[in-house]
Amino acid sequence: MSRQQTSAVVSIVLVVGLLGLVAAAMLTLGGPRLMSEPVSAVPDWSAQAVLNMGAPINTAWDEGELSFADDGTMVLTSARQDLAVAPGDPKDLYIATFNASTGTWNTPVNMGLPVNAAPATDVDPLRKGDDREPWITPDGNTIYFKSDRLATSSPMNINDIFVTRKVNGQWTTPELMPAPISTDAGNEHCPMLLRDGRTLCFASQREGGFGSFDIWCSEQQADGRWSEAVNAGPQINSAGSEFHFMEDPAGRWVYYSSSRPGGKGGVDIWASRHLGRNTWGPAVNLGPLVNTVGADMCPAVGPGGKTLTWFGGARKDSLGASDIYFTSQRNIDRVLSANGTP
Ligand SMILES: [Ca+2]
Ligand SMILES: [Ca+2]
Ligand SMILES: [Ca+2]
Repeated sequence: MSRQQTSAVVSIVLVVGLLGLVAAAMLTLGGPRLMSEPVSAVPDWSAQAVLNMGAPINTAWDEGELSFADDGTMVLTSARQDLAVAPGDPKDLYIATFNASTGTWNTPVNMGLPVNAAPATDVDPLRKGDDREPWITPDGNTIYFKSDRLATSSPMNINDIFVTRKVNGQWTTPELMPAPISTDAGNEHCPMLLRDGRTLCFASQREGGFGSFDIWCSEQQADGRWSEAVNAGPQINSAGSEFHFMEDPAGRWVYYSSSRPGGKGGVDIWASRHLGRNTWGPAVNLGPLVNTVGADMCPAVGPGGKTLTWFGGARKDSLGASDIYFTSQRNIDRVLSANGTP
């Protein structure tokens, strides 16, 4: 080894050691810090970090999509097998409540049959009992979700959108949200009701889009019927996959998952300004605090609008498979304000 080579190796060792010390210091302080933050101006470290939501919400199995009612009730998707409605069931919906006296989440409760479906592969091999993507309305009384319980052998009819309602404390047998929302040729999933209470947006592969899954929205009419779905257009949709469209409580921004070019890798979370009726601003990537080289997706606003939640599978602190994460909405606001009017 030449003197220059030795010197280079020593330099690398020093740099790696220094990075290790910096990383250890950041961990000691509670998490990563935005580079632009002066050290003395960030007293609330916990609010700055991208945090794993931890047990009992996350498990060794896949955790996925979630949403919150205004009272903080969480409805989430998990592949956990210890509480599934049937052995081998790929995904079920769970309700989780927060225990204010202990400051911890209670163990999620499986919503049970018939809200969740068990595998029914004797009927059709596609009916695996894959129930996920629950979107609970702010009043906590209605949940829209996707399920494969009516799948047929057509690959474009694996998923449909269903609704269950809380009546006298009991969740009703889910009903299919019929066409033009669920179709036999669009593989619909990821439903979300906008804050106006009458616009249901969802992902579909139906014809007329920009490629793969796109966001489409349908408005409920005075007679209860749903209008023809309208494509959310080229600011939101791309030739890649778009899904899980939701808006912030003020209705100023929408967040969604997209595999469009320009992200950190795989599926990322993006935002657009809500400028008017079906009028959206350019897609803004939420940046490295949220997005990684893996899949980061399915955003939701946490209780009180203080946090953004999502799930991903590429972080080292996972409890196993994909987990649910959250960060302070202030971190999201910083990214958005750097990319347009906050
Ligand atoms: Ca997990
Ligand atoms: Ca299931
Ligand atoms: Ca698309």
